[in-house]
Amino acid sequence: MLLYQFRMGTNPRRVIIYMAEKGIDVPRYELDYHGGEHRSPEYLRINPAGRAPALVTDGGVAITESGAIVEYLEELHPHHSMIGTDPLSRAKVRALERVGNDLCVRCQAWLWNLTDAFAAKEPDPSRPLADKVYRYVEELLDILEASIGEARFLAGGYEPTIADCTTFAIFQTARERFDQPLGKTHHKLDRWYRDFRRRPSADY
Ligand SMILES: N[C@@H](CCC(=O)N[C@@H](CS)C(=O)NCC(=O)O)C(=O)O
Repeated sequence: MLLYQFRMGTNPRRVIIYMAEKGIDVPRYELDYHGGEHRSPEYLRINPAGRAPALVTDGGVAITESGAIVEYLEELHPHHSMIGTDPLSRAKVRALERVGNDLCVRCQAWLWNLTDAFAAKEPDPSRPLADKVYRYVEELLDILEASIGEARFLAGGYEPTIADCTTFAIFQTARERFDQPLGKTHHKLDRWYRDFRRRPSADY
């Protein structure tokens, strides 16, 4: 297997953090973002979206989309499930993971407009647009804040799930790469983030 990644990218990090929590690893290939390797004909044959991550199996099949890669690896390694152990717990984890995924997507649009770090994606960042999009970001933070309560992890329980990996990755991008106080006024989420940040899986 080979995982095509950007080491710092939010979506690749969902997979990287998941693997670290799961105690598994696969060989990695670091794409040259600034050199545009993810837009090269060779890589577009692997992932026509020109995005990372992509996982190429030993049989040469490419799996794209970070959520699908995580679920594929989880099916290969079903011990110590990180999706849940029965239909109801899986439904809860998947629901929260999808909120975390939506948070990634909305935060991307927010960050593209907030900073000039994504000139290739958004050559004309707009602060008013960023502020407008942030309202849609907050809506999801409110959902996660209401859901976590006093629990240690997003789906409750004593172990992290894929919902934590997905959501943590975008929090970390916003806070550490772009110095944005994402979720700082959501006190339960803030506590969750600071606790998760101490886990070895969270280190860049
Ligand atoms: N929905 C995709 C999103 C992948 C994605 O947007 N990856 C970013 C890195 S975090 C990327 O490749 N960006 C390069 C670009 O869009 O040019 C997934 O979850 O895998």
